[in-house]
Amino acid sequence: MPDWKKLIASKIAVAQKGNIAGKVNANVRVPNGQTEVKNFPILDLGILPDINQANWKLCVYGLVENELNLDWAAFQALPQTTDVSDLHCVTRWTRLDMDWVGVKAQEILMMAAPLENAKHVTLHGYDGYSTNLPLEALLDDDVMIAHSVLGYPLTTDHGGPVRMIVPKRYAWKGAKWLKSIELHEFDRPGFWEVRGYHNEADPFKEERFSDDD
Ligand SMILES: Nc1nc2c(c(=O)[nH]1)N[C@H]1C(S)=C(S)[C@@H](COP(=O)(O)O)O[C@H]1N2
Ligand SMILES: [Mo]
Repeated sequence: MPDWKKLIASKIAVAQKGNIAGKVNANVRVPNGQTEVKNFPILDLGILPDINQANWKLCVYGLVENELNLDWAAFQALPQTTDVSDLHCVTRWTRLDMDWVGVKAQEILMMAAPLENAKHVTLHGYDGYSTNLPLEALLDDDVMIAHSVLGYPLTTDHGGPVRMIVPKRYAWKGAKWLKSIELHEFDRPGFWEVRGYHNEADPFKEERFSDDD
């Protein structure tokens, strides 16, 4: 059983030294089967939740020592960083160099203090959407709980006020209108994962659908 506190501390230590692994090979930034776009398409279930800075809250719950309920002011008071990453949608567009601004997921998970048996997370959106990831994937240095990109606060269309960004996975693994992060012991497939999308969703392995392996 991993000791999450230790693991988070070591990830943060690496982060402070800089990214030793480096970014993905600069020569292959657009994965196979993807086409680079210069615009910023909108992809979602078509349900625009009535959520804004005043009524937004982020709950972190489940297998944690400290359940968190952060409102906008509490979220803004956390250390803010920028991370530039590429966004790959399974519908085959890739937008390079997205400069997401927000709070690292590491930061918020460290505050919540995952229990020893916490191994998986579900991200919930205010539109009823959900997606699943291993807890460890959220501890990567580039995983952001983002409120701004391309110089502006996120529009409602793109998941504002706050969305998750998980650069090493297809974009569906990042919930827009982020409502909560639920930690559990066993994996629980999310909205698309129960509908045939791949559980891991690595764009460089073209893990699009669960029968692709
Ligand atoms: N809450 C929520 N998050 C979501 C979705 C959604 O339907 N609801 N769609 C996902 C998909 S499939 C993609 S490709 C990206 C698209 O983000 P964008 O609309 O900002 O380009 O959001 C992801 N996050
Ligand atoms: Mo997508």
